[in-house]
Amino acid sequence: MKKHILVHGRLTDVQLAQLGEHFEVQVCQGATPAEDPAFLDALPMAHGLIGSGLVITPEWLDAAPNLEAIATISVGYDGIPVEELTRRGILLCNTPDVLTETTADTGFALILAASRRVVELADFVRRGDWQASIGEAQFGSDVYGKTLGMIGFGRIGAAIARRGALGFGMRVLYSNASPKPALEQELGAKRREMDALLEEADIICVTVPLTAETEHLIGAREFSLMKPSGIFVNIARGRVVREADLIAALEKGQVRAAGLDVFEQEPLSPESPLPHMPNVVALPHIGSATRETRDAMAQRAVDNISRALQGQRPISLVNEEAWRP
Ligand code: 8YV
Repeated sequence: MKKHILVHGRLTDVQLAQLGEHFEVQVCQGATPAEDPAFLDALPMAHGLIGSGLVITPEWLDAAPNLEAIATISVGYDGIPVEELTRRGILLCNTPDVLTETTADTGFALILAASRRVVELADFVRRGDWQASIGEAQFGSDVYGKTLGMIGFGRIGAAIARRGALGFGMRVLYSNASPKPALEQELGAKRREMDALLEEADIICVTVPLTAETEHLIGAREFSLMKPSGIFVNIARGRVVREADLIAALEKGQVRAAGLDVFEQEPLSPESPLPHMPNVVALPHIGSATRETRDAMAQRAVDNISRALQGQRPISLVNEEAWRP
């Protein structure tokens, strides 16, 4: 009998056919699994789950006693209780590497857009307000040659820093749990305590994963350390930042502008002032959202789950401890 895989997320027809060769595949018919009763009803027979933006609760796991592996179509897995999966012997796989460069492109787009006021001034032209040469009040700030402060220096952080150092002549500082000697060598990057980095950098970019340690890592105190001319970019997770404190810092001029791809609540609440603030560029969590990259992420998830359910080590395994060769 074929093993059963539940799919919530965008897979191509080819990828679905690839899974169908070895497994019974059931695709979620709702925007969330909660909207598809058939999907939830199938949990008891599921051996594998592929999902995008999944929030897995113990109730879900209790309802899925045959579950052997979860493949998330994302590099982040903050909505998934990893230790609980490990305790139950369920493998968790994610999609690192294939989205690194695209997400770094998004990060750099936000750095450029926030620094050079791209969205605000494009809106100005669109409104028909461009009647004379722009004045000093509309000048942006340089990116080229500035100091880039990376909070988090993993794959995506390094890819953004590489763009900054090699393409824009930037000096790179980073704060990270562990030192990164190879990147220091490659990019001339220097490690700093986070407070020192906040004081020294012109452009701060957050790329840490969301964990219990990084939740609300950056708030009023941290914003008060930044230069008033500073640019703040977040492409990690919204909950790394106290959003109300960021809004206050932007309003007070403690931070000049922000480029944000992620928010405490997604989709962004209609009450949020952020999209209406002229010094904010807000994107709808598009870090990895290109056709090529989303296809590659989905393919990685398909390969991960296929391998896991066939007794082979998945390509990107998060909880090594759960792996029983
Ligand atoms: C995901 C992301 O596509 O990979 C991540 O962690 O944030 C995005 O690339 C998004 O979470 C939807 O699954």
